[in-house]
Amino acid sequence: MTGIFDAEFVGAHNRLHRAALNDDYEALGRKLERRGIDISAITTAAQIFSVAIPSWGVGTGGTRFARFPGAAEPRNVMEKLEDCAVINRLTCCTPEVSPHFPWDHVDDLSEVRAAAQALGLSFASINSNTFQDQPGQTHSYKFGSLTHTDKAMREQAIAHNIDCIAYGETLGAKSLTVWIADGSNFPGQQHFTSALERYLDSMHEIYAALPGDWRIFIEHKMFEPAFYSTVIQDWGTSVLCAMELGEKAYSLVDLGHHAPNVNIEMIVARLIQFKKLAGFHFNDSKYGDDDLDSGSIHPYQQFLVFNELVDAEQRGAPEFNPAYMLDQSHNVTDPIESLMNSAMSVQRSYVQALLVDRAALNGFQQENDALMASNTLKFAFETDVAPILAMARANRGGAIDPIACYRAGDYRNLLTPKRPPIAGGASGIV
Ligand SMILES: [Mn+2]
Repeated sequence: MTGIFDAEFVGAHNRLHRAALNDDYEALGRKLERRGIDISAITTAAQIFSVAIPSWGVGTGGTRFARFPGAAEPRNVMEKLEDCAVINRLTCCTPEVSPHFPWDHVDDLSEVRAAAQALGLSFASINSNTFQDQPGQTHSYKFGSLTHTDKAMREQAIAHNIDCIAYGETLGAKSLTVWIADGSNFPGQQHFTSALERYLDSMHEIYAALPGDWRIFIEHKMFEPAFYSTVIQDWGTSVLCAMELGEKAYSLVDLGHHAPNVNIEMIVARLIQFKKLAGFHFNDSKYGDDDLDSGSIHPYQQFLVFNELVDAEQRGAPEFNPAYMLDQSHNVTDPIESLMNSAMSVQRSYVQALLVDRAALNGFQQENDALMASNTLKFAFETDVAPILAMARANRGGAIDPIACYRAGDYRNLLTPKRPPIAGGASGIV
């Protein structure tokens, strides 16, 4: 529980940092004022910003080689919610949890919803899973799910997605995220066009089951586990399918699911322009779909993505309602620490993008002044907004330094007796 991190504990921690924060915040306020920016307005925007935590993210991840479990890992959805509550308690920017089925399944999901509410949490997009077989399952997903050549196989996968919508209604969610592992490992193994036709047929059935106020998010992935071709391999196929399905279907951007060196911020702009941006799975990568912590490798890319998002927000782009979520695998860190760091990193990119002088940028673009246009973005990116983020947390009763506060709480050690290790603990990454 969040018990250890009560107002007294966090308040005592914050008193250690308060004077320095006030100093830094005032200095940054004067700096921004010289650029015509009101720091309090930016701080207010930072306080409203949020990014969802994936329920599977609070467990230690792993690779296909090994998994090294951490201490006091959450063993079920209730304990995952407890960890998510700690992240939100200290960072004040992660009030939503994105659940995954069947990993988070229990018989009475209304109890899960009540537990989340008691912890100050609610549910973001529901993630379905047709990429691994479950005990007692009739058909195997070895050769695909929604695109499988066997109709009975496809119907099983469709039924699971429709079940997920029902689970989401119980939890109070408003969207379903569909990622399939379907694809091929050999040239010739799969007929590209037929496979996509089968996908669309399946998705039409799922789409028809969506409640009126729901959206469906299509997540693409270039490769893995299929290493020759993936049915929904890039944003082009994703958005084509979203357009084919209808207005409730959107294209989701997972930062790790693109070809190397692809201009992701430009893809984001295109999806916004055509009203098809679902939202994001934030993470970072060096080589491929590495699922490293958000902003740990390419913080400028993350900023440039938010530059497009803030641009759309400020000019009132139609039907612009992106869902933000983290999706990363924590193999060598405490997942709570990584998720706090990453949530703050994403929030940092958002705040930096708010500092972009858009009138000046527009002028430089009109005048073809490439250098000053670039410098306008760089000025915002290079501004250390840490005092704004810390003040936003402090204003909401969170921790000025969440990592230090979390470590001072000794959370894992306190929980170790209550959470003994279990064999094959739940983890995963999508
Ligand atoms: Mn993802």
